[in-house]
Amino acid sequence: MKVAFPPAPEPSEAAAEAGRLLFAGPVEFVKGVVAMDGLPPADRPEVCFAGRSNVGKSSLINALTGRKGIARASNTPGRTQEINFFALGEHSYLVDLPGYGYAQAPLPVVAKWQALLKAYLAGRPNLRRAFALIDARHGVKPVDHEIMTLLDRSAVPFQVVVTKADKIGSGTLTQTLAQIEAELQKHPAAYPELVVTSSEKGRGIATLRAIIDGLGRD
Ligand SMILES: Nc1nc2c(ncn2[C@@H]2O[C@H](COP(=O)(O)OP(=O)(O)OP(=O)(O)O)[C@@H](O)[C@H]2O)c(=O)[nH]1
Ligand SMILES: [Mg+2]
Repeated sequence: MKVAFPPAPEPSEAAAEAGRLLFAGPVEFVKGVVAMDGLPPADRPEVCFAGRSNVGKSSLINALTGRKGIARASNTPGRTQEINFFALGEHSYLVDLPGYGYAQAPLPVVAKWQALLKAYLAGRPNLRRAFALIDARHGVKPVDHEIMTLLDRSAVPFQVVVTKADKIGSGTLTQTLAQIEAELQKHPAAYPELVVTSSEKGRGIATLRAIIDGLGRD
C-alpha cells in the first residue's frame, strides 16, 4: 500500500548546507507575547511550533538553533506560557507556542492562553507553516485533533513533526506513524510529509532546518 504521509526525504546536500548556515547565523529572542496586540509586525515569514504540553516544542527550537537555553525547556508541563518569538536573522520568525491540553494552572489562566493560542493560529497572515508536534510515544490525542481542525478551518498548512523518537523502538514508531497517517487523512491542511525527530540525538534536525530555510525563500 502506498504510504500517503511518508517521512520527508533527506535534504539534498545543498539544501542541508543552506539550512545549516541559516541556523548557524544570528538567532535572537525578540519577545514573549501574552495578547494579540503584542505580536511583532508581520513583516517576514513565520513558522510556529504547536503541540501538547511537554511534547518538546522548546527543546526542538533549542536543537534547531544549537543554542541550549534559547527557548526554555523543562520537565514541568506548561512551562511556556507566552508566545515566544525568535528572529532567524532577517529570514523569518520561529514561534514557540504555549502547550495545549495542560490543565494544572488556574482555570482562567488556562482559558486565557488557550484563547490566545487559537487567535494566533487562526489569524496570523505571515504564518507560512505550523509544525504540529506529536510525541512518538503517544501519537495523536483528541486535543491534537482539535488543533489540526482549527488549522484546516484557518487554512494554515501544517506539517507533523514526531518528537522524542529516541524514546521508542522502531516497531512502536511504525505503529505511531500509522496512527498519525490515519489522522492526517482527515485534514486537508496537512502537509503530505512528516518529519521524525529527536532533539536529544539530533535526528531529523538537518531535515527540519532545510525545510524552514526553503519556506523563508519562496
Ligand atoms: N529523550 C528526549 N527527551 C526530550 C526530547 N525533546 C524534549 N524532551 C524532554 O521533554 C521534556 C519537555 O520538553 P519541552 O521542550 O520543555 O516541551 P514543551 O513542548 O516546550 O513544553 P511546554 O512549554 O510545557 O508546552 C523535557 O524534559 C525535555 O528534556 C527528545 O527528543 N528526546
Ligand atoms: Mg515550551
